[in-house]
Amino acid sequence: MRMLEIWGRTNSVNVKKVLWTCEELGLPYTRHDAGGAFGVVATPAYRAMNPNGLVPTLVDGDLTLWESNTISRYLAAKYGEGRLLSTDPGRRAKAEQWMDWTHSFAYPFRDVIFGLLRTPPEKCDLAAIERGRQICAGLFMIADAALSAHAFLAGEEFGLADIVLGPFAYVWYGLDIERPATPHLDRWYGELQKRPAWAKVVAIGLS
Ligand SMILES: N[C@@H](CCC(=O)N[C@@H](CS)C(=O)NCC(=O)O)C(=O)O
Repeated sequence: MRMLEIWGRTNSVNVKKVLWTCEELGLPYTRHDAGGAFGVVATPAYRAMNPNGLVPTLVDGDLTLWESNTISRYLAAKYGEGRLLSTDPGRRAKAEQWMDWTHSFAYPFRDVIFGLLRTPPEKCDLAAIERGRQICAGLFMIADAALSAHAFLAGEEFGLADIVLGPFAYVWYGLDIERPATPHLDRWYGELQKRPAWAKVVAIGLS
């Protein structure tokens, strides 16, 4: 098959979702650094691909796509043959429900990650970090309740719902912050860590 082209820095949770999807499906890809300190995203050439100036962006032949969840869904639908995303409409919708739900993390998570990892201590907005932490804790408790009923987020099989939440969980467990008890999420997190792609594209350190 032809080589996929992916733009995005490796420490982005949204880029990780796409790289992890490729790794699980065994898809060859070329990745280009973009975003954060790499810049690129403000150039006219990049904006022509992705008018948001955000990462990731995927180019697959004639098709250019942005929005990480959409990219992962596309890759699974086109190349997965039922892997990672069920072809049964109900089971697929269950996975997509969780994928869409992870957008709830975007702003609170950004406050936590930027505040604790990317801002000098004297410039930290501690109130925003704490507000974000509390919202993220509530969201992870929702996932914990779901994971008390089945092995993975959308059912008994690992799939895109897990891939989309996993990079957030990596940061959540890696930060030195207060976390509520989430025994089922902990078990699920242990399962993610056993996957070879986890070490390759997700667990690469926090930055
Ligand atoms: N909803 C978009 C959000 C994309 C997004 O916010 N990407 C962040 C990185 S996680 C970004 O591009 N930040 C600016 C930068 O890295 O320069 C998606 O899921 O793809």
